[in-house]
Amino acid sequence: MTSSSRPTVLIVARLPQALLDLLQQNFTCHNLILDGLSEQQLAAIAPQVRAIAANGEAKVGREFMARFPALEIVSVFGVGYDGVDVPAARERGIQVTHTPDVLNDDVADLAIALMLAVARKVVRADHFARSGQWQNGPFPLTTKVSGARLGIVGLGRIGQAIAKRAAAFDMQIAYHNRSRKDVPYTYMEDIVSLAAAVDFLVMITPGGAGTRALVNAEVLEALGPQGYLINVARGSVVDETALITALQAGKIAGAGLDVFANEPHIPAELAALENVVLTPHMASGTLLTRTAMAELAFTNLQVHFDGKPVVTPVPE
Ligand code: NAP
Ligand code: 8YV
Repeated sequence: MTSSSRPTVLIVARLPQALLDLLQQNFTCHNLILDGLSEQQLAAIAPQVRAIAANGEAKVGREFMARFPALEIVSVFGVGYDGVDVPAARERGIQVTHTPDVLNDDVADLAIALMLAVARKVVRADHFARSGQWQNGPFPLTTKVSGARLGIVGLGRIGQAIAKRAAAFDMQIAYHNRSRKDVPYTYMEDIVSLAAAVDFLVMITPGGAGTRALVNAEVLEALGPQGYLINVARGSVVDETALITALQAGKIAGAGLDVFANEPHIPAELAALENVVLTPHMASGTLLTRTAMAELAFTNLQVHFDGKPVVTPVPE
């Protein structure tokens, strides 16, 4: 393909170098963030843009897509695509693709890591050991994870990978989805009942309007002072203000959070708490997995421009 016949791709998110390299080698690329494109520059290239490369957090709304009359495809680097207005894309016949499955292991691993870290106070124990406090006496006792009761909200690809790991910890597993699944775990019709029945509540649903603030003050009250919340889904699925209030008041025991309402901002009140473990939206962040995600996000664009069906379209 000559450079003039190469499709034009607009990059709208911070993407890993591996993906940027693949895009630059194969397409004419413009990077909204790294190139610092002005409105005028964006308007000048808009008629040529045939693809948008985004990530799981990027906002690709109706009005934004409307600026690109030749847009054919939005390729998301990430499984979650709640920032993309999929109905608006469908109305115009624009394909939307994402990167499911290749990240299941890593996200499930981090959910388990957060559960262990917050219940066994791993981060505080590390500080205790490094700072010499051990010389004044032993570290306080912590909470056992093996054999505890686990509730998973969103028993999909990643939720099932979490359940598989939790089963190896002899955990008693229950879940809530909108629909019951053919799995050997206990189904709960609503989140409040699930929260009341477990020691650890793990959120792993998609984000967006359908799951906004699924975890509210009532759910946290039901989880109770011995219960832990783990969120590896999206910040939007938890009412962050209600969570901070519950953590401050000891209404729940603690939280392990990889995602936040207004990333990369974390409220100071949350960061000041001792009963939380916070990670910077890095659940899929291993070299192997991010490379696989990059290859899949690229392949979806490549096959589309070769006139073939995309590999991983978002579901109907
Ligand atoms: P998936 O296979 O589509 O599973 C999502 C599950 O959520 C489904 O089982 C679905 O079941 C359930 N669900 C959807 N809406 C619900 C609702 N309102 N109430 C209760 N359950 C609901 O997706 P996945 O591949 O496991 O990924 C899940 C999400 O994890 C992604 O969309 C993304 O937001 C997040 N994620 C985060 C990271 C990170 O870095 N922290 C990395 C990867 C993914 P029903 O349809 O039966 O309700
Ligand atoms: C990514 C994610 O870190 O897949 C998702 O939905 O949230 C994460 O895997 C993210 O999309 C890349 O920035």
